[in-house]
Amino acid sequence: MPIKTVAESKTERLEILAADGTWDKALEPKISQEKLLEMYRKMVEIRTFDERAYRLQRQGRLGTYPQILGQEASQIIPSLCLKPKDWLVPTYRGQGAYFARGMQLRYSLLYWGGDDRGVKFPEGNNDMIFSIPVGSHLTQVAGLAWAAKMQKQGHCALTYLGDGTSSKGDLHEALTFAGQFKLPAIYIIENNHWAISVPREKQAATVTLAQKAHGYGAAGLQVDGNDALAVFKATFDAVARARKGDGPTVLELETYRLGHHTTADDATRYRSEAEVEAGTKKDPILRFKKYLEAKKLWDEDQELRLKKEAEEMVNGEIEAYESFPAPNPLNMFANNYATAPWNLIEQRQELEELVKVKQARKEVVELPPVEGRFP
Ligand SMILES: Cc1ncc(C[n+]2csc(CCOP(=O)(O)OP(=O)(O)O)c2C)c(N)n1
Ligand SMILES: [Mg+2]
Repeated sequence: MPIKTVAESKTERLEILAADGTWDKALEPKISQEKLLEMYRKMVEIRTFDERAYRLQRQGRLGTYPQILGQEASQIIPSLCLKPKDWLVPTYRGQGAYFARGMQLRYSLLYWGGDDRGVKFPEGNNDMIFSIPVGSHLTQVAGLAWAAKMQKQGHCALTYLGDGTSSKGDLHEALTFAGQFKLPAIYIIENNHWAISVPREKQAATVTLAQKAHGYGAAGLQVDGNDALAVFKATFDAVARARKGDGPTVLELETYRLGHHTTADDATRYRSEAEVEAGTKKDPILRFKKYLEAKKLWDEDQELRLKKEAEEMVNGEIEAYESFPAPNPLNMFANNYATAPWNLIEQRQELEELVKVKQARKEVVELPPVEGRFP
């Protein structure tokens, strides 16, 4: 007797817009002119910001910064497929995803400048703060999607994780739950080919990361993550699936991290210049520009104007960041516990005394009121 086949799975890869700017007409999604221009504008704006933020860090004006250079399509486009009440949970490399949902970039600078007032998202948006521990948010996102399903308003939860993070047990637990309960969850594996200094091929033996979806009853698709059209179509379809009640989707957006892991890293120590050079040839912004030009939606005058406006916007955000009044140091004790443990109460009292002494000595002048409530 031949051995029976009890399950089959195949993993597809979506590519629409090639690096040379040509595209597959049969797969081209219908996107309004206004939306296409918004996609391009936001990618250019976030790149302008990213380059400036990197330099701010090098000048000592920012603590640490994780660049998203080269990942603009995978960062910006999924957010543009969501409604404000959908949940968005990015990773620390997520300033693009937040920005595309309306977050002012001054808050991103504030956060990476070490100030918790940087955790501020537009009113009415269901944006969640990212976690620095990798993967710890993945089960929480399944929980958010479960809540959204119970509320029956057609909302979904979209989250990001890195290629390296997809090797963590958290993903197994999250997808088991999301698959079993057919939750409206979208897990975007932003495969930028590196987990700090560990390359993709040393992370997992599977041919793709998208195929992991099949072990959990989720849909899985690999996508050229530098192709804005493909990212749009894949996310749009995944969101529609979620809203219809058809369950979770895992999207592997294959992109490339052109910068260091963060400003605390030196990628030249573990990867070749040739590899990075090959990565720059797949630039998501350049190929999308060629697409818009071919569709007669974009020209050099518009490009120059956009670059200038992006610079001005970023200058304004940097100025706003650097003119935030110093925070009250006691803020660190607010809003973190329902009931504070004794040692935190002691530490807070110690700091209160110190502030009083410094104010008496005129070493510390006016401090703003504490933001929030002490437990
Ligand atoms: C639980 C946990 N372990 C280790 C780390 C240290 N760490 C920070 S980023 C990172 C690699 C993540 O790589 P990947 O998931 O590919 O995301 P990327 O940074 O490339 O976006 C590691 C191991 C951490 N933040 N959290
Ligand atoms: Mg990575």
